[in-house]
Amino acid sequence: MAQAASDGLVPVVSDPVSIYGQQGWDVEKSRYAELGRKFEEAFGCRPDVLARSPGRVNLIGEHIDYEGYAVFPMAIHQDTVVALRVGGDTLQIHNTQQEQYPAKDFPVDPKQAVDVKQHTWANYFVAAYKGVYDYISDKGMEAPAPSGLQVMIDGRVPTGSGLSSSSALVCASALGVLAVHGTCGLQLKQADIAEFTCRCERYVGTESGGMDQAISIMARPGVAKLVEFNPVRATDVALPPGASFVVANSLAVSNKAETATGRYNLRVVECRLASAVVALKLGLSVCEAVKIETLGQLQRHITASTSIDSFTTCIEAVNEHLHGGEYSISEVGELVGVTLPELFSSSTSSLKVLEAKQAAGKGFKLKDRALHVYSEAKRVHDFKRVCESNEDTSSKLKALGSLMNASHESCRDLYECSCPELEDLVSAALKAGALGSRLTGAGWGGCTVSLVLESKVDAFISEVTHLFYSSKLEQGVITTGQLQGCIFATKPSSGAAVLMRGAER
Ligand code: NG1
Repeated sequence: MAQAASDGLVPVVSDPVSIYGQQGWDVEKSRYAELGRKFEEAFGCRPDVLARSPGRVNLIGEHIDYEGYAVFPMAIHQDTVVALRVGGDTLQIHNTQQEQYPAKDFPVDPKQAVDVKQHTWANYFVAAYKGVYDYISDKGMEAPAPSGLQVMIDGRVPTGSGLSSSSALVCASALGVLAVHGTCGLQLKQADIAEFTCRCERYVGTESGGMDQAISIMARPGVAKLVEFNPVRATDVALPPGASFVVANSLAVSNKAETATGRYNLRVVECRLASAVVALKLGLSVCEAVKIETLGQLQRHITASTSIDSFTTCIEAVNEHLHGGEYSISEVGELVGVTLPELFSSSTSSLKVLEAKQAAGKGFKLKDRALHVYSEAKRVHDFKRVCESNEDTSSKLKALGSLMNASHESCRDLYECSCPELEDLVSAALKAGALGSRLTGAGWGGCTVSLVLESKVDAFISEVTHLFYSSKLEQGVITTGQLQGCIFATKPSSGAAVLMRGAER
């Protein structure tokens, strides 16, 4: 490997085996060849560089990254590969699956706005492109003159499934743009890339946390990571031997960007309102309280301690200061002491959430959301503690499974981000012998992740197929050929990399 991830730099490789392993590359090779062929067909020549970034599965720690709390993801082997070359006068964004994702052209101006009203798959590339120029300017470096780019994208992370296909696309695109211009002599710091690609995704209209980009960039094969924020950093955590994680798709598609106002961004708003109301009840002035944007920031006002016990103190404060059920817009406005449009004046996506709530005459749930966040943040620390403990393997696996189950219940009951299909799938997984099973990613559809003994994976997959997928096969919702992409065991895989010219041959 020319440049190793252990240096904290994005690996730049000429031999893809160092990314995929020999066995993995034997499978991927034909896909890369096809990508190169399609590139040549579209643009008349071979690409100059390629960049790849994987999807991820989050083992525990849902909807807490944007509140500033640590999460526990690992990269999966499915990834997005972007092939690029400087050429033409526009950004020509093509996809190997052109029927589903038709080619788009954009101007080269990095200041262009991303058209969130006309959501298209290629917006993610533009978001990454803009982010690269922001990053270069923030670093005080000289930006390459904007020029036309010819781009062919091949994505293998299932979309709308909670495995973060969006971040795989954004991260691979950002690395590709940096690489094709030879930025920083390709000494690309993983932590920098993880930070700015998180901001990129906000151009597409989601108030994204930083988990997906961090793990997509910083993953290492064989280990899950505890990812912490502000600043973003990732620590290896070894999973107990004999533990296998099985990802299964509920087949309910949840497109985060399109549904953000009523789901993802709404939760971000509810958490901010909960933080402000508790802060005021604790005696902070209006001026101080409105500056608290996350439950993570609020924690420092509730307790000086950062031990695991401090989460219990936060939960007590939430129980004391917030009431259950909904807060109307006027009730929160009165409590906070400023109108909500004023409070959110700098965030277009939050203003949209307010407008939608106003139009529907509905309010916000603050107590349940805050209880989920603090209890989930505690579970992440408990999960890491169990992995690192000296307990025997079987007790560890049992404890990890219980934490995953508790996480799912909290997502379902307090954060309300599950759906009937996910519930059926989690029940099927537990019936089929999973030690723990939960929705993964943003929810409202997408995938579950189940902890299963390695020795029982095959039996588990066939039992879940019988309990959950057989009716879908009969109804023609999926074909037998699609089944193995719907349920699979996964091991922690490699993070993002730049592949030099010729790697696709
Ligand atoms: P998905 O929808 O699975 O990619 C989203 C966010 C994460 C995190 C999870 C919930 C983006 C790109 N990803 O993941 O940051 O908040 O939801 O834990 O917005």
